[in-house]
Amino acid sequence: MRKKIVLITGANGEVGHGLIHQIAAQPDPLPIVTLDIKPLDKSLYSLISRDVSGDILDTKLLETLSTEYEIDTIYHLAALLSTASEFHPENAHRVNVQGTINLLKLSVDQGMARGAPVKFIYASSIASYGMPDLGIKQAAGDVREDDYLNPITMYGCNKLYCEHLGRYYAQHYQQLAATKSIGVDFRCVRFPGLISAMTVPTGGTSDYAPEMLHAAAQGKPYACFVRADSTIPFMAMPDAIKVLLWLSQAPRENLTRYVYNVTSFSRSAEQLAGMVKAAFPTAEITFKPSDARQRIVDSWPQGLNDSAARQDWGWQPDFDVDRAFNDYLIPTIVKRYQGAAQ
Ligand code: AKB
Repeated sequence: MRKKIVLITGANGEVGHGLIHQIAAQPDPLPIVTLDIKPLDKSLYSLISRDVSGDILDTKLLETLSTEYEIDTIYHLAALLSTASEFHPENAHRVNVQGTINLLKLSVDQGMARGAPVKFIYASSIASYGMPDLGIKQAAGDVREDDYLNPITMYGCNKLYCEHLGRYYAQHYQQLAATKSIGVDFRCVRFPGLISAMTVPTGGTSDYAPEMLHAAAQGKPYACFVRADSTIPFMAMPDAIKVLLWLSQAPRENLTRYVYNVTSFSRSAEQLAGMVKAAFPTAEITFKPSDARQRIVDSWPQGLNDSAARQDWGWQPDFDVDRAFNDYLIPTIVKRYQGAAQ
């Protein structure tokens, strides 16, 4: 009999690390197999069953995993983020789209073999949106899942398309088999910018928020790459992990959509800088917008309407902006860089 597992792609990223900790802490967790282009941080080895260093574009590798394991749930986190994708759009398309199709196909094959659908948890993004201009962005406020879906970045196009692919795979194979017992149980969240006290992300466009905080904590000056008034939604990392676990644990019959918005707080870059300075009074934060990255942030909504997630699976963040800074980000980050600032 094959070992039943949870597969996490992109496990070596900041969301992956937190997710591994939380899954391992659940009562009676399934063994975790991680898949990432880079070897997993060794500190996490005791929490997982196996780390596979490899590419989601390597179909032979995926077939081998499919032969060796019964995959119960896939958390698909691997992606090239928005700024990085603009430098290599075709490569981003391969990783973000072909990689996702490969995993959806793997899920369908697994579903057929085990007679039960694989739960496929897909991390999408506010990048799926494209606000036509700043006036409309401000007037629109908190946007719903089905509005303003004209992304301007390759990453955003990839995320939006993969949301549709997930819906297609979920519906198509269900119809073919005329049964709900196979196919893919596709569930997707659109994340806002994430802020972690432990890691600084690379290649994203919402990165200015974690970057200014981590710079201040280390006593380094920071030039923010967007205007002071730039406003998008954010979430503290522990809430992002909670989102993934709650969505995966929600009873299927409660879910009325494939794609859900989730959010915690919207603040301008200037407001975030103010909170950082309140915690680190000597922090030097200036604003030097980059045209390309500003254009991306301006195309993302100011806020998300996440009432569907709240209604269907009880989503609500533990961390509003004050709790995020006062109870999580500042104390954790201070401990992390102890002695570096001031
Ligand atoms: C990025 O900035 O690319 C990501 C995202 C908002 O999806 N953090």
